[in-house]
Amino acid sequence: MGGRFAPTPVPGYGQGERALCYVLRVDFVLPPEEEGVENGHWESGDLSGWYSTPGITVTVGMEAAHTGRYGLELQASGGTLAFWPYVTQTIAIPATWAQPTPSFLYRVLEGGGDDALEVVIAGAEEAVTHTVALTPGGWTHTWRDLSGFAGQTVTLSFGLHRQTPGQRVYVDKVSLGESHIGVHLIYLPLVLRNP
Ligand SMILES: [Ca+2]
Repeated sequence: MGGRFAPTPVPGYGQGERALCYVLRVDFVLPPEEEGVENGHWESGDLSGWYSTPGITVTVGMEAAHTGRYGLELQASGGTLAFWPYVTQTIAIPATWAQPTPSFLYRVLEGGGDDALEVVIAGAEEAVTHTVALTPGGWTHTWRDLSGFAGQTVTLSFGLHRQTPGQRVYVDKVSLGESHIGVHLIYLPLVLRNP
């Protein structure tokens, strides 16, 4: 779990009660109840479950982590291959999932120009391409609706549209599971880690 939180005392409670009556506003991303991606959080510390093509520098490291100990760094090699290089995994989506949803967090460290992070989900007959501009900034969460892919085996690929030298992107918390729309009550353990 990560994100921002701002404890707010609840009016009407005494000083002694206040510590137990904070309202926390927390932005976080929970993994799906059933996970289709293997090693999507990179916590194995390596590329287990993924295949990396030549032409891209792929590093699983601690500095690339949003959550946990490890994350993935993609860095353009600057070559001139005839395809855009990528990191990929094949996933079987259960037919019972009403709304399969791939989700991930990314952070662009260096980028610009007309290059982009491309996430492609390719099924038997069609593919969905999710394009993210390489604008340096903080961690961002994004997802896509794959309702039409239930029951299919898909390949999920992350890569850079071009191989512009110097482009660097961190990726973490890659998942593919079923979304549950609506308001749900959940109970979570909360651990605060001091800087
Ligand atoms: Ca991680």
